[in-house]
Amino acid sequence: METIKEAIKGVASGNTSAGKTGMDKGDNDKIRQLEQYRIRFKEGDTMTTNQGLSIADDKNSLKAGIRGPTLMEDFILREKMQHFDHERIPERVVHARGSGAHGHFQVYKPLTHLTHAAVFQDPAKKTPVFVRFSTVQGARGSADTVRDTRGFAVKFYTEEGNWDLVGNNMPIFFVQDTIKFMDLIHAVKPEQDWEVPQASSAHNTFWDFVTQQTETMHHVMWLMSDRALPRSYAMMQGFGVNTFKMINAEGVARFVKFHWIPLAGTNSLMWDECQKIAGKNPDFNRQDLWEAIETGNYPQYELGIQVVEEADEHKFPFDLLDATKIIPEELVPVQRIGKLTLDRNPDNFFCETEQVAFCTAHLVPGLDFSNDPLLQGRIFSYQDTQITRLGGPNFHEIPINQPVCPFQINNQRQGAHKKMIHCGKTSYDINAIQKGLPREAGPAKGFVSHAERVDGNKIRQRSPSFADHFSQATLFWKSMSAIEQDHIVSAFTFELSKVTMVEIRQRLVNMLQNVDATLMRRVATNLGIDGPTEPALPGYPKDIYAPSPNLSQLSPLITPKNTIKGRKVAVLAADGVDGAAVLAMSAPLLAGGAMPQIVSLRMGQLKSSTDLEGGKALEVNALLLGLPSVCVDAVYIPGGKESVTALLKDGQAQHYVMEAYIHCKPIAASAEGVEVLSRLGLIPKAGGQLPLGVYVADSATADFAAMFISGMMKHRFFERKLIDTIPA
Ligand code: HDE
Repeated sequence: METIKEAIKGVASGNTSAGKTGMDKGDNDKIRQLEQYRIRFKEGDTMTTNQGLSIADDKNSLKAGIRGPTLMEDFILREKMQHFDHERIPERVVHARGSGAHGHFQVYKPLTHLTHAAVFQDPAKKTPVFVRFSTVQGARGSADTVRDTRGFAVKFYTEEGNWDLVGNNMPIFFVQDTIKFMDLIHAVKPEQDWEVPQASSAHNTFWDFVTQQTETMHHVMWLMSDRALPRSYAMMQGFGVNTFKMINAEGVARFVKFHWIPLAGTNSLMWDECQKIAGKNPDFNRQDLWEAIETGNYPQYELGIQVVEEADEHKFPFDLLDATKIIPEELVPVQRIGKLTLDRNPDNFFCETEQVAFCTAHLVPGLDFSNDPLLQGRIFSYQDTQITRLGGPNFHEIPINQPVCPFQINNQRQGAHKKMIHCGKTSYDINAIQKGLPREAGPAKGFVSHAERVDGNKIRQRSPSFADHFSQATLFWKSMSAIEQDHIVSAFTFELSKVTMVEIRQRLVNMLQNVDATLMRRVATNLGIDGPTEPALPGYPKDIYAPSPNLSQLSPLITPKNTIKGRKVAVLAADGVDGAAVLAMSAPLLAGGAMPQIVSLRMGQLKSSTDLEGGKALEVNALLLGLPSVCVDAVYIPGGKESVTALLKDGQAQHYVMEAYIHCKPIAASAEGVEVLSRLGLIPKAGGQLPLGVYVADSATADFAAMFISGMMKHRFFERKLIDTIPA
């Protein structure tokens, strides 16, 4: 008997087959390399110690007498306990909470004119990658759906060595100079005396810092926008943030900015949902990524670049080296140059996702750094932090960090956890004893820094070209749709309401007047503040950019409304449901890459009011409380008198629908299911128009399913009227 649950590959029960098979065909050098380190138990295996000794009894420690004290001699107990005692390593100082996946990258066309990096030459070549997504502020066990910037770090295992593009889901950073990074992070992390709040920017120290370090304004605008609340790691953009360089074989260098554009669109949660999900399912984004890969709905992203000729370095109203600025796409278009596919989950979270070590200094020939003062500090910090986190300088030997090309062909020796055995007598260059080996590769093959001329006095100063802290914040605000602007105002209001020091709220209002008068006025009103207490900076708000449509995540270019891949749909049902309708709706949803889940009042199998073809059964995937409405993207209520009667008697079921409604989600009901919507007041009396994104029909026909699916492609119906007045 096939059940719906089986049809969706049992993701709810943690079946882990699909995502592991895709890449075992030997077409991914990294997966093949990792195979030698994998341990899989097979029938007949018996337990051993770490020294290979067979263990006879793992249930009882060695005692002096059956009720006597445990013996120090019990080395088997000691090994087990001591290993456990030392199982934790320090979490990352930032980006501690993360989720990883394997995949590959393919370039669309050779980029020979821009760079000689091998990863960008051959469209037939699949370069293995490991990607880690993360939040920034929270600890390892914090919730996924907090308001935060997200990390988007990609390790390319290229034939010329590892290249790490360590990016974020926002294209700019809070500060311009590395020396302010440590202050920023201390301010945003939980306050030092009482370690509160966890994973949140809504507190005194963060806003104290940002309202005094005004270069933060642009990033703060992004942080207060829906970009800080991604629905899924598969549905957020990524950016390299810093300006890098591409160098071609002729030695010509160009500035470049990197972008990742998700093919599933850039979609967000609502703040009310985020807060509820943080309690209901703190692993929301992690689970979503895992399930997408397990069900074969592989997350995909296009890599985009913005290229600026060296000669044009100074032609913009901002400095290319200032990481608090974007290059608006209207000034330099984004060229899409390749595709990233994530198609395999890790086998072991600790070994892969936790131990992976990203570093901006992991670069390949054909790429180089710019003099961005933030990037310059990053080049040092990432390598350095791994030494504490991973316990020494040999972290490159950890399997997930090993390149797939020859590496460690050098004279570095020893250090904690050294694994590779370098043979021979010498460990220095130049040696004659070992025929001078290993020899340098020379400029034809080896990495050569671009020969940029640098000349200047030693000086601790910010370049005047970094002085404009507000005009791109204005650009961002202007480029938002009305609903996105509303969300930004609400976010500022929420965050500053959590700031207990009134003078900080006032400073924020003073600061916002340099961005936009309406924004400032709206936030001030919500905070009960009369207005600014000091004048705006001379010349601000500075409106020097045309609106940039792609900054709005509702833009069809970055969020084409043509897919439901990765969306979850709750099918609300109880005994007596019309099973045929459930199957009729589920089939096209599954075909589109969505996951229908039967959500009910109890677990087990449901009785169907209609005969199910092929003896299929309806197995419940989750309870109403187990998969609450905030954790799904859309709701379907099929017919079946008995089922609908049971739902209408249940307060949770009714709350489910109303909550989905206020979160602007598509809702469909067929046959008797429509009664649920009528009772909740969502169906207008005689002849009125249905609310946006609400679909009803007499039966679950293919046309009806198509209508619902096209609603799901829109993600949310923010234009829905009066949702603020509904108590759900
Ligand atoms: Fe990081 N950052 N960062 N950062 N960062 C780290 O390195 C740092 C910055 C980013 O999944 C740390 O291995 C400095 C910008 C990501 O493992 C640390 C500065 C961007 C990750 C560090 C920045 C990022 C990190 C902590 C300012 C977007 C997680 C653990 C000069 C382009 C990578 C670690 C992963 C992690 C330093 C600013 C992205 C301490 C000094 C800008 C995605 O080395």
